Amino acid sequence: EEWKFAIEEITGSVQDRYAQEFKRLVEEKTDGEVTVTVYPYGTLGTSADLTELVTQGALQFANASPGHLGTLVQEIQVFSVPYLLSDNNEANKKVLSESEVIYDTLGSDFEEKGLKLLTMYPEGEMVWTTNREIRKPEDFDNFKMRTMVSPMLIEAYKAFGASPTPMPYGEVYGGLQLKQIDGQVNPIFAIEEMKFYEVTDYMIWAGQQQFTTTVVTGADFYNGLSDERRKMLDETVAELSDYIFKVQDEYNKERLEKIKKAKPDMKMIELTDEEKAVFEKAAMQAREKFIEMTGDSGKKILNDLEAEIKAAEKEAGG
Ligand code: 6CS
Repeated sequence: EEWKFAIEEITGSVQDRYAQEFKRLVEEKTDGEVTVTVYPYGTLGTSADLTELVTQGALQFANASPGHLGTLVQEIQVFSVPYLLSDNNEANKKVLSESEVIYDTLGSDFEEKGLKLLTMYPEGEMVWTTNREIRKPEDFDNFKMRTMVSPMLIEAYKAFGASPTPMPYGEVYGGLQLKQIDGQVNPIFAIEEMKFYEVTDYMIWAGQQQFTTTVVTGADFYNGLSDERRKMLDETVAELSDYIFKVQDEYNKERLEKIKKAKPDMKMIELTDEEKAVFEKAAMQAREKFIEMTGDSGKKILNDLEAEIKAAEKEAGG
């Protein structure tokens, strides 16, 4: 039996490491009865295409990041509300791997679309790479910021004062080069491997968002597995949570050094707490938009998730 797993990133990425380790474990645990084939980004289409292929059963697994999934599973966009997740990544890890809100409430939203939400994991803090210095919302005036395609991200960058420009991942480098966009936002490992730093001048840490992703499978596929196989799959996914958390941390640290070496004159700016607070205040407008878009059920998800994050922060020690 062959299981096909498509990722939204290129070979060598965080998602690739996850899929490769998933492959190794599944093949080992099934004594080779199941083989896993990994399809890197660019071989099968955009993120939205990959999700669609999973619902159709043409693919068994895919990464489906909330930043691209918003029109299909509206409520997952809670992860695109700025400043939602903690700046304590241990707390984020705990919430993303164990949350009742995610696996029960959001899980049933996925089921309605024919998807089984297997896991969520973080890929690192999202950093702005831009062609000008941004320290306050006014600096975003007339600034075309590329975002992923979820409506919530568009609201978030409007709230920050920018002109959001959604586009697929594969078009970002060219868009920056041709000056169709003035900046983009992604975790450091991606900025390095996609070479976005080559076509921008600044890297800016505003602390506004963690990149998160989900791994989905088809609900029919999942429910049709033998009990033994389903157990093996669930265990494999559970084992990978700690693994991928370490990998993303390592990749983001190492590749920042790579960028510094490759482009010593890249300007690196961390916003001060006061500057971050201004964006955090502006983000309240985006939060309201989320509630407007998703109604009472969305509001409950937002509040419950915030409570889980607070509890996890306390447990992680601040
Ligand atoms: O910006 C994007 O579109 C993409 N960024 C990452 C780090 N992974 C996948 C996603 O599609």
